[in-house]
Amino acid sequence: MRTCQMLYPRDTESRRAVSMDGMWKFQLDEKQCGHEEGWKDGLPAPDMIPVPASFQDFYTEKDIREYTGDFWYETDFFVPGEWEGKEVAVRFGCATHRAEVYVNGNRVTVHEGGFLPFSAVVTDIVRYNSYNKVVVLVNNELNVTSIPCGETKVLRNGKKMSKPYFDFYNYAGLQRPVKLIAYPKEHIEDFSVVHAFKGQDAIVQYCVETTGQHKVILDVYDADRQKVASAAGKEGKLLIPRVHKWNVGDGYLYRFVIRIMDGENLIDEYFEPIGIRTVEIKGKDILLNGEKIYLKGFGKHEDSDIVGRGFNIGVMKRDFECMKWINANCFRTSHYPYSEEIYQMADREGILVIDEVAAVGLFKSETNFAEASTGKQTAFFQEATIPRLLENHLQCVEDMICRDKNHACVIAWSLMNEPETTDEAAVPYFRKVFDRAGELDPQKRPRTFAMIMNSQPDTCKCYQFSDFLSFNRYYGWYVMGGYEISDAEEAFHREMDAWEALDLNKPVVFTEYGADTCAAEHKLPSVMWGQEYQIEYLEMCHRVFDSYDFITGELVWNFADFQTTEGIMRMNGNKKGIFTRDRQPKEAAYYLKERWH
Ligand code: BDP
Repeated sequence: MRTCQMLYPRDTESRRAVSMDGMWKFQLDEKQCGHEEGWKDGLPAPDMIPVPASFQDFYTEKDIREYTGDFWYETDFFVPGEWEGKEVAVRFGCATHRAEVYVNGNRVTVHEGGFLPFSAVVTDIVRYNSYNKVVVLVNNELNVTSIPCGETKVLRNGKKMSKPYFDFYNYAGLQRPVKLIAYPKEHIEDFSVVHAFKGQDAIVQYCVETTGQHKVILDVYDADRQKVASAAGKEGKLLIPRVHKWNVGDGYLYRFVIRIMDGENLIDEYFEPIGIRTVEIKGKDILLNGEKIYLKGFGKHEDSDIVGRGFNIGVMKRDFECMKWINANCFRTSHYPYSEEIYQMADREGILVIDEVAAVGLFKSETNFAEASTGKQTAFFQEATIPRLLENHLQCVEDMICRDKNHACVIAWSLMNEPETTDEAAVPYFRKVFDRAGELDPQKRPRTFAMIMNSQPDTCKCYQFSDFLSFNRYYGWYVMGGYEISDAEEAFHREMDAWEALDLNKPVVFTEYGADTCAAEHKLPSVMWGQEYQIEYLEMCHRVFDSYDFITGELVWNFADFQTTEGIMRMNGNKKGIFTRDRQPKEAAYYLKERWH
């Protein structure tokens, strides 16, 4: 019954979705006694914190900010009497990284993976027309069998801390909206659409899954609310005459309305705004609606002041305004699937998304960004823990594709970020992940993974799995930075020449390139970390990109400065943003705006 939880909660004639966001009770389980002392029935000494948000940055005590282990949330919610006879669930946008949910003291669900939704069905557990209690045990420990990968270290004073194998702060908690939902027992579980064009018309192949046998009907309305197509049956084809195609900067959405009918009576209704477009790879090109596109934009993070990785509707709006201002047309959801609301916005704005699963840190190193160019090998895929990791990874791929498959904005799946690819042991792992993604996506979008610097033409054993290659490259930053930049440019060319010589006949997208830049530093002539150097660095990369016809995209690392673990390589976070963490432009933003015009 997993699929139903993936449909975004909506109010319709037959469904209700009530926000549970607000101040929740919150308590760290420092002594690991929550289970024993029955916290599932109510927290003994809670603080109050906002949901959705990461818990870390509210607090002034370092022991709380760095807290690693179990922590608990609690709130009360009212279930209307009219809902009796329906299915009732509490749906979490995410719980990072794993959760156990208790309602009125009963354990109703457990979930692993911190960046995808799940729900706890509570139909037979709640009291109707009265208040009920939900308690959630969340755990933020990193390990090597779940994604993202990392370690949990125990300090000599007994406290635990997170040691990520990735370069972003290990924010955690109930970071996305929580909703109380009610829907009919016989309901729409899932649906999918696949688009094709014939002359000026669109042909949309659809498939609806329901839990019963009653008749399904589907109506499509245009943006002026005129009905433009109808069909009956769980599977079929819709013809949309003179279709308005979804495109970059033109996020035209039709409303698909699905109903289950018992004669004249409505059993269930669900709707979704859907953009109609095609995506395919042809030789060295990525085609949108049959036309070549060049990707311009960023790798991003869900990251902002105070709420951390918490979904923030204001920050989302500002991010899209900045992306439009700078003439970007694409971003990658590095390094995990983002909040559902962000894909809805990308659909409306006509911005392309490379949707990435949280498989980051598949390279045993706390500073892989620094070690990637050293040729270091960690035999990651030879570990005994790999089968368990693969299981979790596949589950997350399944959930991500199930959740996001109908979004027009999603043009590709990124199935890993910077895994270790230099070892034959990686090959069967990759094959399973790529095959599964291919089977699951009804639209058969391109699949890729972001390749670390030491995944070179002569060392990488896995690039053949990608439909287009995605390179993360830091020539001129981690290697040959500053006055050595002319050597960096040559080395960059040498690598690209070697890829060209392989004659893969596939597109290449740069999914990362960037230079740390302090918003307050200026220096003439340029110096690394200064504003001028970021521009020189970008100009050098662009000279390289512009000299190869197989390069079909440039996504700068990063859209904005973001929080990481502290250390000598990071000054209160990663400063490769083109915008600051509060979303103001650095000098390079004006240069990119020109180039991307
Ligand atoms: C790459 C990672 C990314 C880092 C970036 C960097 O994919 O998460 O933040 O480099 O070093 O290794 O800035």
